[in-house]
Amino acid sequence: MIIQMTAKGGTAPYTWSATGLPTDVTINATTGLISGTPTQTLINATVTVSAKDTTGRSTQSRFEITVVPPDWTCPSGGQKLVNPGFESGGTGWWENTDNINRHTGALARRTGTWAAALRADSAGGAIISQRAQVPRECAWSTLTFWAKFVPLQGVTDDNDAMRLLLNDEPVFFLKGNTMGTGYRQYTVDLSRYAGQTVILWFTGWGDYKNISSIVLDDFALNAR
Ligand SMILES: [Ca+2]
Ligand SMILES: [Ca+2]
Repeated sequence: MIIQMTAKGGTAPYTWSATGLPTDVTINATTGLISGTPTQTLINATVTVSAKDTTGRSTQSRFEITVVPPDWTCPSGGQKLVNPGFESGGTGWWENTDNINRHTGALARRTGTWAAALRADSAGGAIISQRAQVPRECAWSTLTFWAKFVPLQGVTDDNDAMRLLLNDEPVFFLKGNTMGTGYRQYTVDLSRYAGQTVILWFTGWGDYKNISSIVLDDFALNAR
């Protein structure tokens, strides 16, 4: 592990110190270089680095650090969504209209029988959502899902899309005219939400013409 700290202002040179570093990792008091081979597992631990100038004035900076062995699996890891392929219908999901169904034809599921189709138009948009716990002690949490764009009127325009919000924050945007044909898998990194309960909101939206749907299936929120 090598991290070079820098500072500006005050009267150089600076004297560096740090707390919260993993065992066998140190900071060089003169150069601010953090280095060493860590021998301790840490998940989202806080490191505090201080720089003091020649007149005794100091400042601090904090960052989070995760150190795990290459073969790490987290004790509370695994798949965290309920009914991720909709095969129990709407169980575990909230929807604003009849989005989750045994869709057929162009809207048919990727696997099983059920899928969710989000109509992307100007009527306020279709929504499905689920609340999930992202485990605190896992280093990586990844949301994956399969999505297919379906131009219901045969025409694709620039305006139809799907958005993923976590709580109220937009984190992922999928524009229909970039999705090609057929199902493709998409990945969203949720590692920075470790320790949080999040509400995933998938919303379809678009304009009033060339109406389309985005079909979703086979979700997974894997933590490790
Ligand atoms: Ca399914
Ligand atoms: Ca449209």
